[in-house]
Amino acid sequence: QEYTLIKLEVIKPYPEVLKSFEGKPVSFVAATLRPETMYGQTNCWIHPDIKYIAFETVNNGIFICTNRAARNMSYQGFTVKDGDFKVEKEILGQDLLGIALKSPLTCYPKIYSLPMLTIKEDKGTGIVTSVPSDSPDDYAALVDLQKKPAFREKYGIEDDMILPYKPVPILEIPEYGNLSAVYVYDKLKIQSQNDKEKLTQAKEMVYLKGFYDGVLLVGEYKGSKIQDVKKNLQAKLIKENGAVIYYEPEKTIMSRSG
Ligand code: ZZB
Repeated sequence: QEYTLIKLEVIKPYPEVLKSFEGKPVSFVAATLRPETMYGQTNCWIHPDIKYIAFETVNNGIFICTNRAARNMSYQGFTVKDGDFKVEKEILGQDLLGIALKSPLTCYPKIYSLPMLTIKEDKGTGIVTSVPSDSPDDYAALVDLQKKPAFREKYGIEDDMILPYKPVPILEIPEYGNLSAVYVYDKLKIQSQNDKEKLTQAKEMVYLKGFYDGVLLVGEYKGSKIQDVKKNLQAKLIKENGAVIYYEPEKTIMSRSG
């Protein structure tokens, strides 16, 4: 499975947990299948209870992700020696929250890392970039934070890390409009990020239709169908140094080889 790995760069001055990396770029890296939605990023998701690591790459400075993802990357030319990487630091997700990041293409110059409790540890990098306009999971998690001050307080998230960040209309999907995730969230009466069945259904609704009938509303491919420009946008992100390609081994192969 080929993913676009988005680099969300930590903005200086670095927070205390990352001070030891001063002088080097540090990026939270997020795997996505939807590079064309990067115009709509409003934040980054971290699971407070997952263990992340920092390791040094050859060309991209320090990466933050799960140990498992770092291991995969070490076989894809990200490190000096094939299959080898050094854990520079282990960091619990809760210590990576509320950090200011700069991410490619989004209209928000500064976005924050926020808690999401449904992140899977064994998928992608364990870090997710959030596009609440088009991803029902992201919209649900953002609404949870917006409407539950206690949830924000628990993780030390300040209001100005969330409240100014509205979903951005970036894709027009026939019938669903220009904020398709918001449309299906309301339509299915989704209550929270834990509403698993409805969120799976919501995702199915927007996924296919978005791919085949979605039209971009912003950027240099404005007016184009997504299926025609997805690859171009991936290439643009890579060329502008905002992303790299990352492969995830198929689960079946993983379990067969142990
Ligand atoms: C931006 C984005 C914009 C995403 C969108 C989706 C959508 P899939 O198809 O099930 O493989 N993701 C990545 N890693 C994780 C993880 N560890 N735990 C939970 N979610 C994760 O899902 C791939 C998508 O799942 C990725 O693409 C990422 O969110 C998320 F408009 O990145 B996406 C309708 C979905 N729309």
